[in-house]
Amino acid sequence: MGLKKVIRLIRKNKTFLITAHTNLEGDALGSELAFASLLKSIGKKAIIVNDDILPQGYEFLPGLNSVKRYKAGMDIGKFDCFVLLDCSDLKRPGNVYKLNNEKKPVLNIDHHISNVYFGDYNWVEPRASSCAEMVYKLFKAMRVPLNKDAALSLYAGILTDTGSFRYSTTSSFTHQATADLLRYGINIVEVFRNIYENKPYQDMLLLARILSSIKRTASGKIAWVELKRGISHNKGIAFDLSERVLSFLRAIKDVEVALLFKKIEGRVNEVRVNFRSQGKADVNKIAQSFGGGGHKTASGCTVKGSIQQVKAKVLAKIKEGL
Ligand SMILES: [Mn+2]
Repeated sequence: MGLKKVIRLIRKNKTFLITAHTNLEGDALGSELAFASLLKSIGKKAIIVNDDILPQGYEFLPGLNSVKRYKAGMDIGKFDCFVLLDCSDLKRPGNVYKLNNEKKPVLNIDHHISNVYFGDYNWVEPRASSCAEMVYKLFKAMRVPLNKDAALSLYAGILTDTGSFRYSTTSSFTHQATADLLRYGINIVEVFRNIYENKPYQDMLLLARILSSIKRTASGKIAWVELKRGISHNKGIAFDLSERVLSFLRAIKDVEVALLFKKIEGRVNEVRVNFRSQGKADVNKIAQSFGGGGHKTASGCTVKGSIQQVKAKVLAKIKEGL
């Protein structure tokens, strides 16, 4: 479905419930805040609800204090349209879908190749670097003027989902959009420092401990670490631990696939697996074979079993394709 239908849907409705995936990060938050800003600019109402806490490092994003956290039975009032950003399927936003008990039309805006087109309206662009890049496109297509706050949110989304403009989905359009956003007076040094630096010493020591446990197999083509319960979901850590660890793993010479195995807090016998590929291996397909998905070079899945069982199954699957 094209942008035109999305625009028509937005114009037709008045109040919007906006959400994104759990494990909130730059693209999820940046897209939500910018999308809400777009709606408000054209006289609409927008409520943002997520089923997760706000991650540290993003406190500088304007409008963050209006973002609500999901609670069972919460009253958010009436809305006409339910918008999901950066979600490949209906499991990604956690429990927020429960707020749509009146079955209002669902608008799915996403850039994951594994998107299952769960919405009544689906705008999916797997080639987009980020959901924020798509929201930027929406501003342009609707001729809604950008403002400094929206530009900052979009910039944060694009910056983080491109790995600071390093990943293969970073296109000429990505840079053009970013160049346009920079015209609104974004302090890029401060943004970078907030998101990637300025982290507590103790958190860096924890990262160092995790990195000292890297394992390799398949002649060094596969590298992974296991995160124990408690560490894996320690929301007190001031940066995206998975992202950080994986970026070190994939930086190792000869590594084609990097993985992270995490015990999931509060769930027995389930392991979360995150994949990164240097491009040869399609980790979206690998994750999909275990019921997950994502992008060709970055994906994830949740697998039943002990960490040892899951590790054996997943590593064997990757080796098949290498
Ligand atoms: Mn994204």
